[in-house]
Amino acid sequence: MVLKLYATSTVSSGKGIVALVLAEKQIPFQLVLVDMGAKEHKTPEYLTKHPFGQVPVIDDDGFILYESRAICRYLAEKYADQGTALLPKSLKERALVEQAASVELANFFPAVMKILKESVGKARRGLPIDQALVDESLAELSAKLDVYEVILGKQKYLAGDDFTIADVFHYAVAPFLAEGGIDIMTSKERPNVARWWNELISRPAWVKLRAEGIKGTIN
Ligand SMILES: N[C@@H](CCC(=O)N[C@@H](CS)C(=O)NCC(=O)O)C(=O)O
Repeated sequence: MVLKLYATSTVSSGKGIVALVLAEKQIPFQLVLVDMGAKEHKTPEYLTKHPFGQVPVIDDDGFILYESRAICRYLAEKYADQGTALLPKSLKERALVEQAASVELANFFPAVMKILKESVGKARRGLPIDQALVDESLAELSAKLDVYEVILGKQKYLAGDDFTIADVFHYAVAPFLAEGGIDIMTSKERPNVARWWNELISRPAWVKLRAEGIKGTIN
């Protein structure tokens, strides 16, 4: 049975990274659109798939999995020999991927979310923005990116010289900084971070996804 992805067609957050892995690994899938406006993600039927009532979820021949990073790991592992290799094979290289993935979840993601909530998020809802809080959050992310600059000065990607799921996880929220006019990811102050990020957002699979939205390959 074809893999089903329960999501909306918007390339953002968790569904964005799952869609990117599906594209990079050329995995056929059916998109099951979840109408979040109609609260379809909170129905008793949907909650049997995702008890927290969120997207994305996958159904792989009856195997239900939620949490986007877990889904990405599962797909990268299951389709290891197909499309872009997103996970190295040796134990130590894997450990380095997990190290970079933990840094993303513990350090990078919360810092980006803080900025987005106070700037882009509030602007969208027409609420007053606390600029001091935005500046404080930007300083917090800058400190993390200073460390990324050192790491990326020694290697091409966050877990070594190959693109891995640890890099993929950064697409969940960071692209929205530039959309909100915040160019911190490509700042001249951190040439290695800028080189890495420009390369990531230019990957053909990502460019196509952003242009077309999430589309199943099988109806
Ligand atoms: N940690 C989850 C977050 C998923 C998430 O925040 N999904 C949003 C849409 S982008 C959602 O379903 N929000 C509805 C809700 O939380 O009620 C993941 O990475 O899969």
